Amino acid sequence: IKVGVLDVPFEKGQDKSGVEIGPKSIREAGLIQKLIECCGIKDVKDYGEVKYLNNCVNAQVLNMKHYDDVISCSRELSDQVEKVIRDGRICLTLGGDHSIGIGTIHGHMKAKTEDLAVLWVDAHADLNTNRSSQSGNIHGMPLAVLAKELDYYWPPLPGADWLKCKLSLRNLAYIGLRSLDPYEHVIMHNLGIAHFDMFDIQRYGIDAVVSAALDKMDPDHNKPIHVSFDIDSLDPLEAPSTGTPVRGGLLLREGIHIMTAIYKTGRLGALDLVEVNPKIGNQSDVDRTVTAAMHIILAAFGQNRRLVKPESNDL
Ligand code: DIR
Ligand code: MN
Ligand code: MN
Ligand code: MN
Repeated sequence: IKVGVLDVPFEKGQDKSGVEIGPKSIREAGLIQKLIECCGIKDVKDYGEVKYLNNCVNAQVLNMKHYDDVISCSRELSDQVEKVIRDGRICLTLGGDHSIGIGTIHGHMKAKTEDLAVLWVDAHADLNTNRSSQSGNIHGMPLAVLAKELDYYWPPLPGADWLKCKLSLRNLAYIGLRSLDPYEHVIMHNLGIAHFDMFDIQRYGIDAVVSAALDKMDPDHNKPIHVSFDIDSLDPLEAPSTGTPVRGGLLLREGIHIMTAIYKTGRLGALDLVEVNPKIGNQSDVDRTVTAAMHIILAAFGQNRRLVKPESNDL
């Protein structure tokens, strides 16, 4: 496999400073070298940072903070992700806050097909519209922006005419949820979106949960897969340096298992790793969070952690 790495030092989808240096901290922990050494990937191309001009739109939208920046950055990011994937690479995007999911998923759809399977691993559903959001932070809205079925709930979004591809919520599955806003609950259950919360993981185990998620979002097992991994899906004991931690989350071991299962499908098209905030917590917190992110990424690209003979296929 071939990989392309993109950094998006973007923080304006939420309120806390620091998430914009997430990509740098993950790279400084040796990302590219580890992809080569631990995953045996021979071709890793560095596409550098996504830079944008805030020139897309000169308008505000009610209860969407930094709307103009988010839209401008998303447009540029969408084009960059499309390019990486058209180069025949799996696109690894380092965030940044989760509003960047708008651009990465849109770019993936442009390069391949609107009929993508999206696995959203998160403590939160990120399914608010500007009317349901209690924070006005756009990192809590990316899936509502992208969703075909929620088009009707949005006011006109200025400067977003380029956002043409839309995601069908039937192609979406969540793992790790434990903090939803009231209207997100309503949308989730009214539209029947596939979701596996911490209770499901405890009851059925992570292996059964990933299989069920894959079946739900991609019943024929033939779609390209987009994984958007919010580091706050992990328990704060595993990943404390993040803006909106919620206790009682995934073990790193479970996060790794999810990504290994995705790798084994052979259909991973793009991975986002978002919401690592190195300005939160002490040095040991930051190191723990960054190394957790690293393990998640390496698992997605095939790092073998099992004690089996190297030639065995049983990953
Ligand atoms: C909350 C928090 N649902 C919001 N969302 C977060 O602001 O809409 N997503 N933190 O990752
Ligand atoms: Mn999120
Ligand atoms: Mn989250
Ligand atoms: Mn439920």
